[in-house]
Amino acid sequence: MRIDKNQIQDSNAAGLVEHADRFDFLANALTKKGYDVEAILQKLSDFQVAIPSWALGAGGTRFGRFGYKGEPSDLNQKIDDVGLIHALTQTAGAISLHIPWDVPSDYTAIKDLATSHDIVFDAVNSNTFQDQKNASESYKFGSLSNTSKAVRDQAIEHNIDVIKIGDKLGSKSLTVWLSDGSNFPGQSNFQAALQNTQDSLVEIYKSLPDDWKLFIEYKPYEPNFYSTVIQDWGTSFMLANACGDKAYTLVDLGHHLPNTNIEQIVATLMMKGKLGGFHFNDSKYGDDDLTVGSVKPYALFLIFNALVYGMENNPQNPYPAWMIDASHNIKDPLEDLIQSLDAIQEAYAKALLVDQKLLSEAQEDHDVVKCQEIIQDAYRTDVRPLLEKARLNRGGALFPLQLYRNLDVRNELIKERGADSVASGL
Ligand SMILES: [Mn+2]
Repeated sequence: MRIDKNQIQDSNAAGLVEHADRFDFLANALTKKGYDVEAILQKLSDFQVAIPSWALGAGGTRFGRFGYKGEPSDLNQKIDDVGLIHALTQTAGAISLHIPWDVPSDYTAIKDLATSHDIVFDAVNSNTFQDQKNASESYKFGSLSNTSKAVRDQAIEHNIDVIKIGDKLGSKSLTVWLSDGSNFPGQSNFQAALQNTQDSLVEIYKSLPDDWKLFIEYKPYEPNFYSTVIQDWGTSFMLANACGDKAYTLVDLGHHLPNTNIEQIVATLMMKGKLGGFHFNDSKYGDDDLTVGSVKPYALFLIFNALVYGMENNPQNPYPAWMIDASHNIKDPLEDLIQSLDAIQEAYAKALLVDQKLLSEAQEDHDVVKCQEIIQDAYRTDVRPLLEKARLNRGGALFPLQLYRNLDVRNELIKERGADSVASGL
């Protein structure tokens, strides 16, 4: 199923007058305060977030998985799903593949399909957290950190294969997330595991094309519960430095212990020019992978405030790669992604409204109350008319979720793919 521009335009027509009233009211107020509304709209339109191939099917828990009907069963259908989301929201112009789940059989056909949806290939992700069919070595006790050289070599080789696959698709980055670690005290030698991981990453880095980036994720626990080899941003930062200029830290919102000050981590990494990528999701307790903005929207806004500051003040940091890394098992995955994209855009728009000059002056004056007022004035602004306008400017839907339901997209997909269609991956 495809949604064409005419369907979107027709559905938008009914809401245009009311939208214009709300947009004009907000735009006038912002203009009077000195904001450049056109520049803000342009930034919102340019902000594109990659969708990972594994978020398009129903997620599972360790207790079970409840499938969602009409899931994409192959790479073509996964790209089609991202195409649907992108047509509606105009903010999901990229897909992030996971190898070996998404190895294309016909590269030209896959690239043509993505182009037809106006989608590019973002970072490719390697997988050494589970054993693959016919593999000679097992990752049960780790991959890049393993005490066995044969296991490490297999994991290094896999990452190099992923780079080659990504290169053929036009990807420009490799994301490495390691599940390596230990479950019990004494199981692993921390120093040896870290040294092996560093040596393995340096080996992979040697195969990275000149115009590529290596993103290194960190996570404090799970699936290993006593220790993980790359437990925090500092360890990732250290490993990225050991690799070289093209290696960066990747921040995944769910990969922190509760109440960690993530905005401060963002600020530190951007100051050092080492924030390469960002994975959005939300959580209450751990790596819950809940819909972005569903639990802690204010925390998300504060993180965006640090990101906006960094993008404006840290030329040493490259423009970060944005991706949603969320999936679970009780929502229609496409509706969930539309909600996540909306929350990301909303937090970004509010962060763009923080008056950085005024804030800097209040900080210099140690006017703590005024600092908070400036931040919260931006947060309390209802920016939804700006998001609507940015979508309209690109030919997207005024109300993407509403149109998704009006067009009965899920039932159309079930008709096409069947009720039993299951997405590969997690
Ligand atoms: Mn992630």
